Amino acid sequence: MQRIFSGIQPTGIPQLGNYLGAIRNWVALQADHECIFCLVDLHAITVWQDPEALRQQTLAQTAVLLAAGIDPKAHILFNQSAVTAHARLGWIFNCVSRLGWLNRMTQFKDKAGKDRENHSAGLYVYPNLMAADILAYKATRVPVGDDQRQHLELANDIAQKFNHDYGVEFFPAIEALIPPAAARIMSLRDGTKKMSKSDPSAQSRIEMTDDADTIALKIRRAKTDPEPLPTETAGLQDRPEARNLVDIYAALAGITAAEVLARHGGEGFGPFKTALTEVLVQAVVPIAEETRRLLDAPDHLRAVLRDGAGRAAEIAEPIVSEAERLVGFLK
Ligand code: AQP
Repeated sequence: MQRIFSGIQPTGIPQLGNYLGAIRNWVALQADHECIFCLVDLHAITVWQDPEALRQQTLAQTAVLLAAGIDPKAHILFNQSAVTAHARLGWIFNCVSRLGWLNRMTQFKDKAGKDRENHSAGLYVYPNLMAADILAYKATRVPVGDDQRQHLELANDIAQKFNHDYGVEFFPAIEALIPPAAARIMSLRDGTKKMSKSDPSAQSRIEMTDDADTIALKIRRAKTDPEPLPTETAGLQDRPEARNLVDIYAALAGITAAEVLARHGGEGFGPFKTALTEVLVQAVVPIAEETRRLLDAPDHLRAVLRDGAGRAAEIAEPIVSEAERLVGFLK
């Protein structure tokens, strides 16, 4: 059985993009993989986090993941900082990875923008730690959204360079599992920006704890253009907001964008938004309600994470100890 590793940053409440691009696939992959799911709090602090908020968000994300169907007994769910192997291997990879490789990472450019000099060194070396997260378990498959494709290519470069530098076939190749539909959900306020849990505007995203009224309001206010929906997908070109709403509908209803347009093409956005709200409410509200129930029992959530960290460390410790021995650390 292949081993999966995947992570999510506890930087806020998971949003619809996290759900459609990652969490929903995690749930499905549990059927035929050995899965390790991680709340990557070391990654979260690459951008300032209020300490108390970070703790709360870690618990809230745990609740959302359990509510969405992650099974913490059959698989592993934990927070990254609780397993020291990540930071140890991350440091080794900082020394294997090349500045030229990191300079090409578009996510750093997007997140740092023009104010690059004022961002943390952690944000810059984030992809090295991500490689360590996966390879500390010698995981071979990583389900991610399309935005992470470049980071996984870098993780493979790091694994290959490590193997080459130390003359061993130690780390395996990693395969990205990118969902064909909903690989990239965009902001409801700007169809050219990805939906993000840390976007300053809560109106830009559907959160997985939103109730039906909030979802309806956010969709009603979602940016659109004045034209009706086209009848064919070619008509979505240069209409990023319309394309995004059609993609969201398609991903939730399990149909293609062309099928959505066969049903709704020619309609104005009013009726289409009503139909979209319906499918969203069906998908999100049961998860939101179960999340609220689980958040009433924070001790249970903490126990789930503690148990997961213990089992994760049992897998990672021998792998990372061996990597340390290979680089020459005295044991
Ligand atoms: N908009 C998106 N569409 C599809 N997939 C997405 N993912 C994130 N946003 C979208 C996928 O969710 C997983 C977890 O993401 P993350 O929390 O580790 O980091 P992120 O990609 O930076 O997510 P956010 O919401 O944008 O967080 P912030 O605001 O903190 O930066 C990943 O598999 C990602 O592909």
